[in-house]
Amino acid sequence: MTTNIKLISWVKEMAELCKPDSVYWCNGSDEEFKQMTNGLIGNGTFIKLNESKRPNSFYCHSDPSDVARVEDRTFICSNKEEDAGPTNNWVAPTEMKELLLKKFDGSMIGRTMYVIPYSMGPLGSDISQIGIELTDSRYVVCNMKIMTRMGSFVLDILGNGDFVHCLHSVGAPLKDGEKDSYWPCNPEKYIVHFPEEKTIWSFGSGYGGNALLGKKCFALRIASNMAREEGWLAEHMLIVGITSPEGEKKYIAAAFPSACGKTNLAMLTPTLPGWKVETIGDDIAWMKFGDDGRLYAINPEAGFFGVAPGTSMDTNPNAILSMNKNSIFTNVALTPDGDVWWEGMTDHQEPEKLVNWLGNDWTPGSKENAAHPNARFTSPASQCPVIDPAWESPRGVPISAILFGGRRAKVVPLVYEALNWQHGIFMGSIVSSETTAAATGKVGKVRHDPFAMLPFCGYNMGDYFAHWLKIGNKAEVSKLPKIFFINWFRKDDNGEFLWPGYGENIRVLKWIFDRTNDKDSAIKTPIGYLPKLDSIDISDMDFPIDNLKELLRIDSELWLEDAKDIREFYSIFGEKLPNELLKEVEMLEDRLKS
Ligand code: SAT
Ligand code: MN
Repeated sequence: MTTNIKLISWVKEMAELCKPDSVYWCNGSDEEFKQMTNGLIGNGTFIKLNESKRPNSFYCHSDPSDVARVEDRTFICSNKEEDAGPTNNWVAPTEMKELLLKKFDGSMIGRTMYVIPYSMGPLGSDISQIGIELTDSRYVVCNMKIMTRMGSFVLDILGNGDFVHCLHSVGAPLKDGEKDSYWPCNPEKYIVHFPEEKTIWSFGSGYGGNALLGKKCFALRIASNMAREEGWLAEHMLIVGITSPEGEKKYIAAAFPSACGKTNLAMLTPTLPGWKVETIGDDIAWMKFGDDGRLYAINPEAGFFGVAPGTSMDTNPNAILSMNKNSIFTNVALTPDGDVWWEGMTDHQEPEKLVNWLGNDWTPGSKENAAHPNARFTSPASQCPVIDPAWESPRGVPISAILFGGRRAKVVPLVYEALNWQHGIFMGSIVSSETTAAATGKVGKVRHDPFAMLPFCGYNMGDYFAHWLKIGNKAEVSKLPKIFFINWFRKDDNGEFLWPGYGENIRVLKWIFDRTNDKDSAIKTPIGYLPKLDSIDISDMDFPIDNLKELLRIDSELWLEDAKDIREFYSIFGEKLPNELLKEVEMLEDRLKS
């Protein structure tokens, strides 16, 4: 238990507001996890998977209206509107609180309020932070147990210290004797952040980043605010360790939008002999400067909440092996022998008969999907066969390169390198990508997603660009990571992907690795340094050199059009846009025209 007066009184106050039948303080034990999953089975939410195939694992499907992050219902309620900026929804905090107090009033009637103490980041790390989530969802408790370091020990570390206040309700109070739904939620959803108070209020959704408040809400939206104040970085980035055949090891962080292959890159199985890739994290990086002037990163999470469809022993064996026990599957399909299946799980033959993510019978050729395109697995990071030995290092790992990327069918080459830090920040700011099923809304539309942080930056994006520039100005240039841009998704005129991706991406990582050692393997072009044609190792790979030429081709006309579009995008930031970035567009245009 705790003697933290702030915590005790906040829990009491929130319980008085939400009016749960009881309050339960989670201890984080395996026994408790069992009680929770049994409760969920009793409620019809979880189905236990075949113990001999996938021990201690569970299938569930959500309400069809609650399958992804709801960006249009996500709010940054800073005191001043300009601090939320043009890319966030803003409502004044007092107004939002007035509205939400009504929603939360009695929202937990008939349910238990669970108090979840959790640490984002390894215990004992001075980069780590503590949060407390209050929730009326056992599904959230179970997922938080996998995704964070959760339990009573966090209260001991917290002592009388401060924490991020996270309140979550599915918004479905139960009347006396009323039978609970398998997936309680509310048609009206609010995912709300009060950055000045380090507080999150989430109402109405039980799904993923809407409800597991340690993830996007805390580790990105609130943490980006903390990072800005304190001079560090909270980023939507995977972290990997790469070891060369000579035994040299480097760490790389990479930002891509949701569902663009971060988990696959984080666990990549190299096709080039002698190379090794190990995982620190697949979604979020917190980075701070160490005493030696280098940038060190930790993964604040303890698990993976990865996209299931398309994940197979071919595309990502390490993800498949990570989920072979102690995992939760949401919105995948269920096989007759009590296991899971999804589109693209090629090592299993397509089963004859399934229960699909909607709970309907499914046979091959059915009109409905077997799994929802945003179906997810929740698995402990410790189960990943290639988890990096340093993944729980309190100090973090030193970052040698930062990668930005997106899903772009045209224009953007396979890989290029920034001319310098400022140009690299420009490259981060111009990330745009075709939208995916990770958020509700249209799929496949190109949208600007600077630093892959569009839905996750908890303050004015213009100030965020300035923060990145400042980080570079404060540091010793030679110690800063080099910055790269990659695009695995370029297509030919027939709409076919030009690059095979997955394990072959090591060939691009090898070039990046060499460049961090200042290898002379690049040529200067108007957009940045591009690989010399013979410096991408395509040995033992059936890959036409013409395709590589095409992947590295720069079409000045198309780039000039992109530059126009960047100017238009930049204009939304008004005075908040750092001049340096405008200068970078100008210089890019000049280089393209000359
Ligand atoms: O639903 S989550 O926000 O947790 C996953 C994602 O969109 O990357
Ligand atoms: Mn993500």
